[in-house]
Order: sequence, then structure tokens, then C-alpha cells
Amino acid sequence: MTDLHKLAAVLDEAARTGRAVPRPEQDYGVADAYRVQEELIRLRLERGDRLAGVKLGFTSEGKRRQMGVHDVIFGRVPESSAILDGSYADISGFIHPRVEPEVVYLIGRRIASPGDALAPGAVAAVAAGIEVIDSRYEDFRFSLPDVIADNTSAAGYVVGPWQPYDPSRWNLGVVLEIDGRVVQTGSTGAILGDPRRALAEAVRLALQAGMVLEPGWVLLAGAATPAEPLVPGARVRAEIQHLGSVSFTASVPEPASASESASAPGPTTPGASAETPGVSGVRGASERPGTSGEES
Ligand code: OOG
Ligand code: MG
Repeated sequence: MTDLHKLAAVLDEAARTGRAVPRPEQDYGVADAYRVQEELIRLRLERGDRLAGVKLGFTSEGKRRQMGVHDVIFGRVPESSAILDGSYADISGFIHPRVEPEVVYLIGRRIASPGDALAPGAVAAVAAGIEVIDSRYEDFRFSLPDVIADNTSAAGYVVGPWQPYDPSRWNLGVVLEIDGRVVQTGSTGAILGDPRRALAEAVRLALQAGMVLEPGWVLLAGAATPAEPLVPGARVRAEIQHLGSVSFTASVPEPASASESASAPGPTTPGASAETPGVSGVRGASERPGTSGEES
């Protein structure tokens, strides 16, 4: 087992147990970090998970400044991390989760080159989304390779109702609310200076990782604002002008008994991921099943 495989196993374990790990001592570059990410995802897929799509990170100045990282990063979105719009999501398995508003694109056709990103039908639909990020590193602190290896802190995502994609509407107001209070505001124009660039950027980074974008996948374009801490009981809502809103409420299960609650953050909400047994991370009871954004 190489050091890179070991790191993937450590990060995988941290995500499954909800226990933070120290940053790796060894030095490694971005290319190796993407290899760790690939291995990390391979471990999840081996347990029955599937890819729901891909994501970009650090596409806005607000995020880059908040985290002190200055390159756009690429991650994989596991199906098991889906949270249904409007649902109660169990966050007890997370370490120190944060939420951020996202523009989510639904990929309409196979995109194997950045040039194809602008072809008609490349984007089938668009929606307001919320991403839950949860760095597996202590104190939510990392270098660029660290966060890439950790699958860009990906932990959960919520997609609002899909809307027809109108590329002329690219500079839209973004609001993030917690418990009805506005905590972040911004504009989708902060994403790469123009969120329409997100698709080509994702295709480019996917190709480097040996992947092409598949129809039916989601693409999270990267938060337009800094992230906010997510605490139990919080009702989180994001709204994007013309795209509508999306929400969920963070819950933790009632402790059955003191001894039981001290262990195992592993099991997920009943019914949340029946098809992916043993995969941690899925949250979300289906309160409004029609609005999950699963349809393609
Ligand atoms: C990394 C994830 C970045 C975004 O939208 O910029 C990201 C992190 O902030 O921990 O998802
Ligand atoms: Mg994000």
C-alpha cells in the first residue's frame, strides 16, 4: 500500500466515523492529491455508492479569501450525499459542517471536451442548491493538495426544483439564510467572473482526472459566497434570483440512551439510502419527494 493509498484510507475512515484527522505530514503535489481523491471515491463506489456528478471549489473570491486557497479545485459528488429539498437531514455524522449556496447545472449530454461545453443541450437545466462541506481535517484547515485529496470537503448537497437553463441570466442575486436570517449575500457573477465558465472548467479538470461529464450528472459550480457553520436545528435556505429557492433543516437523532449516543455516527436516516448500504453520508427524510431534483 503506497502512502497515497494510506492517505485515502485515512480520509475515508474520517468521513465514515465523523472524526477529524491531522493534516498529512508528507509533502505531495496536486497531481498526487487528485490520485488520492480518485482512490477515496473508489473506496466509496466499492461499497455500493455511485457518482451523482462533479463539483468545483474556490471559484469565487469570497471562498478563496475565507479558506486561503487560491486555485480552482475539482471534486466528485457521491449519490449517497444527496439531501432532499425541504427535508430534515441528520447531521450527526459530520465533523464541523458548513453550508454554502451553489448554482447547480444538470448535464444534458456527454461532454468530452471543453469546446462541447457551449454546445446546445450541454446544460439540460439549472437550479439553486446548497452544499454541505465538512473538511475531514482538524480545525477545517488545509493546503491546496490536502483539500483536493479530501474530495474538496464534499459532504452533502441539496438541489432545488430544476429550471429551464437561460444562459443570458448569468449574473443573479444569491441569498443564504439560516433560521430566516440573511447570513450571506452575493451574485452568481462572482463564480469565475461568469458562471457560464463553470462547465468548460469542470470538463477541463475532469479530463485531467480521466473523466468526462455524463448526462444526468449534477455540476456544483462553486459557492458565490463564503460558507457558514451548520448547527443542529438550523433551517438553511438559499435563494437565487430567477432560479428559486432550496432548503433543508439540520437535525440530530434523539439519543436512545446515553451509552448508545456516544458511539457510531454511522447509520443514516432510515430510508435515506436503502440502495447504498454501508455508505455513510446520506441524509434526508423525504418530506417533499417530488422536489429532490433526482429526475433528469
Ligand atoms: C472546500 C470546498 C470548496 C466551494 O464551493 O468553493 C467549495 C472548502 O471550502 O472546504 O465547495
Ligand atoms: Mg461548494
